[in-house]
Amino acid sequence: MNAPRPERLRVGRPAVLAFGSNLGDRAATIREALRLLAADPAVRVQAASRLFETPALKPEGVSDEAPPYLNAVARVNTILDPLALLGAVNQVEDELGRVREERWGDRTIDIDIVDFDGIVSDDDPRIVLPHPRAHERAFVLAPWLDVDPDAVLPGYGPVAALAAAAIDPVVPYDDGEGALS
Ligand code: A4P
Ligand code: MG
Repeated sequence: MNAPRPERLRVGRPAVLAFGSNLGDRAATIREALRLLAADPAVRVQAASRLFETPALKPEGVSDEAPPYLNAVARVNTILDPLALLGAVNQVEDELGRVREERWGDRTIDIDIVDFDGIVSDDDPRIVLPHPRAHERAFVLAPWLDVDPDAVLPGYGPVAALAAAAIDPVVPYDDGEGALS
């Protein structure tokens, strides 16, 4: 009897990733981030949202001075654990020229883990789950609804209700290149 192929037996876990970019060619950078993640054999990209244009949110509030963001969300399945997935997305950020200077500073790309298999944990500051600010950000919630209209944010409830309550403006954005995935 043939030995089973181990990779076929590995069962992944679902995660939700949020992408944000407000420097450079924002749409191309988010597309490239998705392409790099999809090329990782440990990550399967299952669905990606539309792009949304959103004003930059700074610690002091929405800023009209900072360049606006494009945001998107992807649903993935992965055999990595949460910290290893964070390592993988940080590597993609580095490859795409992410520079970390100030908190919530302008960036070519930010990739956050919004949800990982429903885990609720703030034991390790390197990976807080779900993402601690996702519940109040339309720029995360609206694209998340695109890839899962019935999504639930662990500890907070249905994403549709959270999106309806969020006040930051989000507008679908067409870069002329078709669907993200
Ligand atoms: N970290 C902890 N939990 C997580 C998680 N679930 N996913 C840690 C990702 N990272 C997590 O992140 C800072 C630290 O968070 C890391 O050490 C990581 O281990 P960072 O990416 O280096 O820096 P950051 O993104 O500037 O910090 P922060 O506080 O996570 O920012 P946010 O909350 O992600 O906000 N406005 C618009 N319109 N659109 C945006 O996408 N994004 C931000 C960043 C601000 N304003 C925005 C947008
Ligand atoms: Mg981040």
